[in-house]
Amino acid sequence: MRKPDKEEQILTLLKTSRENYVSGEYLSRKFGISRTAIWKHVHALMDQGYKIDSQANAGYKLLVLPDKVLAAEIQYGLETVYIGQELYCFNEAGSTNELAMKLTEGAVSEGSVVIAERQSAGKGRLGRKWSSPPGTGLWFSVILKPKIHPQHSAKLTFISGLAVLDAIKTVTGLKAGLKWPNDVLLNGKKVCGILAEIKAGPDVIKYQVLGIGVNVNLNKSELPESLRGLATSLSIETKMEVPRIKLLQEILKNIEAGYELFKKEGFNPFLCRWKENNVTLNKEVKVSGLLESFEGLALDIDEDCALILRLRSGEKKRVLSGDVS
Ligand code: BT5
Repeated sequence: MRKPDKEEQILTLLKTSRENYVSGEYLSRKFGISRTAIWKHVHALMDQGYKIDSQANAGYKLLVLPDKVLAAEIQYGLETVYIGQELYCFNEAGSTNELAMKLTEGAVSEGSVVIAERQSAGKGRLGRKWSSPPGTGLWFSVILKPKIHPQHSAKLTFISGLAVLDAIKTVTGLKAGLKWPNDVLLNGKKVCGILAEIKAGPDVIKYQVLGIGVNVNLNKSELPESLRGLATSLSIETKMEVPRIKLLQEILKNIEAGYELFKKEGFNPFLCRWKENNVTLNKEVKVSGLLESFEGLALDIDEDCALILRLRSGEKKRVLSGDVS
């Protein structure tokens, strides 16, 4: 677990006494550094976006927290044992999935999270682009080491989808839906996409990176024009600013709880819940794959996360990947 530095310790102390001023002298005694050093740390915090009032005879008082994906904010009140306890935060990244995959080349701990304020090359499946403007979304990747066969990797995408759906409900009260195979929708529009990538041997996954993009406080103009009819954000749906860090903490907590349950009890409880919350089944759909497309009634999703279609010919077809429309 990351050890908080002096700056973060000062911040934590200011957070625990939000109602009162804390004197420079007290801070200086508590941390065994000069009042000038305290002043410098406080200014460094202000540079990061913390609004701190400073009064010559009273000391410092924390007024406003920045809405930024800073390690100190994410880990303050984070209720997980290992997911998000190791954090790699960036103001800008190409793609957090790319960075996370790179980290798996070294000795990275399970549960590490890479997060960026904006991505310049955010990606979806099959090399598609994921729009990730600054300051308004959650663009992050979780690194896991599930000891499962590579063909079961989609199960963790389903578990993450449920984690996002539950977090959205907790933080905003909104009921989202899950669209096969990797989308979370609100009112029929995409609010979150999940991109799972693996590093695996023939029989077992070594690392799985779960890349999650959630449109939190994007307004319509921040979505690419071509997506405005298809995508939405939590703030568009609630007409309110949504606390990004709180949402992230909930998602990480839910992923950890889900992953632990999956290891103990297997996939069945998740498959049932996923189906209860899905928006794909019992509809006439077109599934476009890389090489083929199929049209038919979406009948079921099996234990390998495959979509079962009844084609117009009456034949049943099992589809493992593709885009549903
Ligand atoms: C996905 O792919 O939905 C997976 C998206 C994963 C993004 C996260 S962000 C953190 C991590 N780092 C990365 O680089 N990626 C992950 P797919 O099902 O292929 O959907 C991609 C399609 O979604 C695009 O072709 C657009 O049509 C649409 N799209 C792009 N940006 C969007 C956005 N912000 N909101 C909703 N839809 C979007």
